[in-house]
Amino acid sequence: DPQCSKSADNDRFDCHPEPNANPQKCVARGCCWKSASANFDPEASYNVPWCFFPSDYAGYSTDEIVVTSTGYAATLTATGQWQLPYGTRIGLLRFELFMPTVDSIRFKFYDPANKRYEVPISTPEIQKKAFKTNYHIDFTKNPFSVKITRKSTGAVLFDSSPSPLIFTDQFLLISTLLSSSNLYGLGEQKAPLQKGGAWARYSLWARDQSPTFNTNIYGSHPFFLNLEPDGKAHGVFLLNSNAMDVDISPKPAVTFRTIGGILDFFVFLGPSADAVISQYTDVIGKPFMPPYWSLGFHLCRYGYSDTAYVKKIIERNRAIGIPYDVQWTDIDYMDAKFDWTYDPKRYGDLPSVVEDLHEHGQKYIMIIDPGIANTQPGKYAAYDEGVKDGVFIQDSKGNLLIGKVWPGTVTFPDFYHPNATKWWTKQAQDWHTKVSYDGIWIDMNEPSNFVFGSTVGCPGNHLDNPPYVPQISGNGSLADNTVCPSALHYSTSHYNLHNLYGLSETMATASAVTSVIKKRSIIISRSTFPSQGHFGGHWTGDVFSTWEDLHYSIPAMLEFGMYGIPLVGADICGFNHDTTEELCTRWMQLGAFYPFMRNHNTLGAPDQDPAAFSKRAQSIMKAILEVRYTLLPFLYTLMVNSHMTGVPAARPLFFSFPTDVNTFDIDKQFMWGSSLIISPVLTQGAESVEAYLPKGIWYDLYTSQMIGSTGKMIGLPAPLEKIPVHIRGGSILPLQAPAVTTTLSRKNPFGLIAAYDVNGSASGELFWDDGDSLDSYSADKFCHVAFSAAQGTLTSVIMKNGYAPESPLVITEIRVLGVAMKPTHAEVNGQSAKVTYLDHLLELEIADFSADLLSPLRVTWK
Ligand code: MIG
Repeated sequence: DPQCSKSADNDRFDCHPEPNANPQKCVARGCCWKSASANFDPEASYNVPWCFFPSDYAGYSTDEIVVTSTGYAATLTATGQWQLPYGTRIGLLRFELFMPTVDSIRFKFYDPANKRYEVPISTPEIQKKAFKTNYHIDFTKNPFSVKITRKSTGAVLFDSSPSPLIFTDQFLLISTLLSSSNLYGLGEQKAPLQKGGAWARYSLWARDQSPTFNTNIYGSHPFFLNLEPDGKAHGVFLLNSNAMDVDISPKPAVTFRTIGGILDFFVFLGPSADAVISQYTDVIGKPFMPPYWSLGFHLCRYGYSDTAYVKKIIERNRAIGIPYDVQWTDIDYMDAKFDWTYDPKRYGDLPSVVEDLHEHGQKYIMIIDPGIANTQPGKYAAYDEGVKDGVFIQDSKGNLLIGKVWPGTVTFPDFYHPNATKWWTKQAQDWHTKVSYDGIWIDMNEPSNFVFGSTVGCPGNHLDNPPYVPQISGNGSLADNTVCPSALHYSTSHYNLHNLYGLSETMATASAVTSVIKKRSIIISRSTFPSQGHFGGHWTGDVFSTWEDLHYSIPAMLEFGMYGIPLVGADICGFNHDTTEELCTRWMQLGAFYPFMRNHNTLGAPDQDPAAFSKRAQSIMKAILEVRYTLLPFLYTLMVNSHMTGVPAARPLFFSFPTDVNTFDIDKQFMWGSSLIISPVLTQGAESVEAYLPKGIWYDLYTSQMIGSTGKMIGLPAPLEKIPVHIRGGSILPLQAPAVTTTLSRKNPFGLIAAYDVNGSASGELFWDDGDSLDSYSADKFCHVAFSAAQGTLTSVIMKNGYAPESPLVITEIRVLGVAMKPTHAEVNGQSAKVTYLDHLLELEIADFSADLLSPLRVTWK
C-alpha cells in the first residue's frame, strides 16, 4: 500500500495501542504493519509503533467552515472505512472554535445530537471574538483538520493533520504537531521535567501508587507547555477527565487517546512561559492564597502511636530551636481509623496537645480519608447523616457501593452531590468543636480502595470493561485499586468523574474549613486535577527515601507549578523505606526550597524529625530552616504573585532564560521567582555540585561571593553544611530575621539584599498583609512595596497601602552586592547610618538605622 510505504518511523501514529499487536490484527484494522527501521529502544516503555495509520485513514470531512460571532463552526461527517474495534463512530460531529482573547483559543468537537459528559469545572464564559489576535487559524476540509500558528513567527501551536480524528462513544483520538521537542507537563508522573524527543506514553487515571517510572499515579493533568524554536512558549490544555493515554513522538507530536467525554481544547499563546501559565490559570482558576504560617516548616509521620509520642517529637524539636510552624498527625490519631474521631485512649488528650501548639504560635493539621465506615450504623454520625442526605456513591443498580479502606468496609462520598458540601461541612464543624485544627490533609482520594471495585466486584458492563483501556497499571482494569467505573455519582458515572475525585474533595473540604475557621487555611490533597490550585495544594505522595527520588522531587514540584498548584512539596527525607542521616540532611536542605515544606515518614521507619539526628545534622537542618525563614517575606511575595497571576513560585530555569537552550532540560536545579537559583546536592557523598549558571552575575546567598557566568557548568563547593543558592544580579530580596515560628518571625525587623546586575541596578518587591485573613486580596487589605537600586541609591515606592499592622514594620539592615567603589557615608531617609564595606566581596552593608518599611524609603551612599 503506497499510503504505508510513505511513513518514516517518526511519521507513524499508533493504530494498535494495546499490547500484542501482530500483522493479522493490524491489517484487520485497515492499518499498516512494518517493523521499525531505527530508534527501537528495547528499554523504553513505548516505541515506534509497528501498526500505524495509513495517511488516508478514515476521518471526518466538511463542506463548509462558517464564520460565527465567536470564531468558526463546522459540521463534520465521518468518512472512509472504519475498522477499529472501539464501537461505531459518531457520524456527525459539531466543531466550534472560539477566539476569546488575543492570546487564547478554545475549540471543541462534540456530538450535536446527544449530550455527552463534560467536565464540571467552571471556565470563563465566551461572548465575543477578540478584535485582534496573535494567531492564524487554518483548516483543511477533507479530511478535516485545524491548524493554529503564531502570526509573528509562523510557529505551529496546534495542527491536527498528522493523524486521523476519531470519535466514538468510548474512544476519541486526536494528534497535534509540536513546534519543538521541548515539551513539559502531562502529569502526574515520575519523569524528567522535559518529556519530548523520544517515543513515550503517559497515561492518566488517578491511582494510589508510589511514584515509579511509566506508571499512572495520583493526579491527571492533560496540559502541556511547548517551547518554540525561538524560545517563545505556548500551552495546550485538553479539558477532559476520562482515562486517557498521551503518546509523545519524536516527529515531534502528541496524541491524546481518551475514552469518554468530548474533545475540548484550549491553546494559550504566552509568549513567555509565565504568560502561558497565567493564561491557563485564567481558565482553571488562580491559585488560592495560602496563610503565611503554611510556608513555615511542617512535621509529620505515619506511626505516632499515641500523643506521648507526638508530644515527645514536639518537645525535642522545640528544645533545639528548630523553626517549626505546624505539627501534623496521620491516621494513627483516629478511633479505629474512623474519620472525625480520635482514639480515647491513645489520643485522649489530643485537644490539649493542639491547644499547646496554639499557645506556642504553632498550628495543627490532621489527615482525613474519604472512605466513611459503614460498620457502626446508628452510632456514627458521619455515616448516618451521609445516608440521610444521600451523599454516597451508589453501585450501578442504585445500592450503596461498599469498598474497603483503613476502617474496614466503607462508603465513598460523592463530593459532587448537591448535599455533600453541607454534610461534609457539618462533620468539619462538629470536629472543630473538639479539636481546633488549622488545616486538613486529604489522602487516599483517587479514591483508593483495597478491594477491586467494591466488596462484590463490578458488574462488568461497558464502563467497567470499555473497548479500549489506556495503558494504566492494574492489569488493564480501570477498577483496580479503586471504585467500579460503573458506579453512580449524582450526575454521572464514576467512569467520568474518577479523575476529579481529589479535586471534588478538595473543593468540599476547602469550603467546609473556610466556613468553620473563617481564616485562610490549607487543604493538601494527594489526588489532583486542573483547578486544584484554586482550592488547595498538593504533596507528591509516597516517594522513597532514595537519592533518585530526592532528584525527581524537583521535576514533580516544577510541573505542579505549571499546573497552577504552586503550593507543593515532596515528603522530605523520603516516605517509604529508611532514610539515612546524610540523605535526610540533603533533603531538608532541598526541602527548605519547596514552597510546601513537610518532613513525613512511613509507619515503621525510624524517626526522621530534625531532633532524631546527630548534633551536626541538627545544626545543619536548623541553619537551612533559618535561611528559609529569613527568606519567607520573599517566598510569600512570590505566592502573592502566584495568587494574582498564576505564575509559580518555584520555577524551571527556562522560565527566566527562554532563549538559553542549555536550560531546557534542567531539572536538578530550579529557581524561586527569577531571583534565586537553587543547586542542591543529589548524590551520596558529594561535596560539590556541577551546576549550570545562566549568563549573568550571580552571588552566593551565604557569602556574597560573586560569579560572573558566561552560561556554563560551574563546580560549586557543597560540603554537607551547604546547599548552593545564588542570587541573580538585578534582584532585591525582602528578608526578615528568623524565629522558631512565623508567629514570632513576622514581628522581627526586615532587611533587604540588593544584588547589582552588570549595569549596577536591581529591583524587587514585597507583598505583606496580616497573613491569614480571607479577604486580604479580594478586599485590597494588603501592602505592596516596590524597591529599586541604582549607583549610590536604593528607594522604595508604596504601590499599595491597604494593611495597617498593629505595630510598625521596621527595616534595620540593607546589604548591597556588587558595589565597586568603597562608600564612606550612607544616609537612610536623611539620617546617617553605619557603613561597612567588604572590598574582597564588593559588599556594602548599611546598618544601625530603623525606618518604616511601609513609608517611602530613600537610602543613599557615597
Ligand atoms: O496506605 O495514612 O500517601 O502519606 O502516611 C497508606 C497513611 C495511606 C498514604 C499517604 C501517606 C500516609 C499513609 N497513607
